[in-house]
Amino acid sequence: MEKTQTNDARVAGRIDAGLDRLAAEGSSFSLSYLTPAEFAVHQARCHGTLLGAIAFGAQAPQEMPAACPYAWVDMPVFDNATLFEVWTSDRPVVRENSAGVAAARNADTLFGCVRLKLDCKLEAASYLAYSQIFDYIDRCGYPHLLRAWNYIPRINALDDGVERYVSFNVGRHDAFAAKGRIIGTDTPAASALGSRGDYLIVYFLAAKQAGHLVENPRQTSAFNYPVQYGPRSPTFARAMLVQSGGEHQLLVSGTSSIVGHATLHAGDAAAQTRETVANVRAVIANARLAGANSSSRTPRFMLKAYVRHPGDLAAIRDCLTADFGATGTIFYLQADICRADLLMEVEGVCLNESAQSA
Ligand code: 3EB
Repeated sequence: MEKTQTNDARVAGRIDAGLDRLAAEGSSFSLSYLTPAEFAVHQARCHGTLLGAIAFGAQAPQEMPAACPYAWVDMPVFDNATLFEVWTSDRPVVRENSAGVAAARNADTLFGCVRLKLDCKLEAASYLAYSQIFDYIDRCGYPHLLRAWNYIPRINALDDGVERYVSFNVGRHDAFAAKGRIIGTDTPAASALGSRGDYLIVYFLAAKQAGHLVENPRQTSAFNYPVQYGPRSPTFARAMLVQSGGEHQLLVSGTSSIVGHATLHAGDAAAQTRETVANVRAVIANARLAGANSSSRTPRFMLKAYVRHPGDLAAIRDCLTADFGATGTIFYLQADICRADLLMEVEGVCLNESAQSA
């Protein structure tokens, strides 16, 4: 056992040296949303380059990725039993499980996942999850958190009179501060949704190089929300612009029907969806101003749409298809949104924000 570990460490060391050499060239990563059948094919083809796979569905899937960071989020998917969100590198990755984090990395980007049984207060769990994440990415030298996904059981329920999403925000914010992150500068793109079950799941992308934080002029920055939404603000940016290979990817945070800091169109899923589309478009427009070269190509979208009530699916789908249908892929999941008056939320990646070629 001891010998094997030593050999593994030596092999990992050699691979790391190779990765460092390649870092100058930059490497890239890509996102796929896959059905179980597509995932089986993808996994067979990309086994050594999978950064991570997250399964969404109301039941734990049969298909498990070999060795890569993996979690099942207990969340129903419309149209399929399971949706796989898969992050793939363009070259072989190094994988490691360490101090609560399952991770895989290429020369410049690291994917990781933390899964915590909620047998403590949510505030303590979110503090622990983010402390583990920051400790790990700091130690590995990928200190810039680009994107985080948070799946939180009973997100709108009250614990001791406090909404659980608010408690989650306290633990997360305190961990950012404790690990030396400057709120508003070192702030990743993010999503925070309600899941079923009993586990807090946080998965993330981190990198050696900082991304470019993008806000939305139509919305108050979440890290500046007034205190009515909780004693500690949510620590996320509206989007993160990153370079991947020769291309820009815009990692768009969970986006919903909020203008300024207020929820609009309470009770009207179609109107909330139209407002959400306006917000996504505004973030993309702002990303162009912030550095993504305006491209003659139409941006392509890969989106996850979260729908609170199944009865609103048709109205939400009609609206999103009308706007993004021709240029993107949209998967629909059933989830509670972090504010009780929000009926839907959209997140994803906007591609072909083409980079200025050097
Ligand atoms: C909002 O705009 C809606 O707490 O990480 C969206 C994206 C939302 C991320 C988070 C919350 C988060 O405030 C909710």
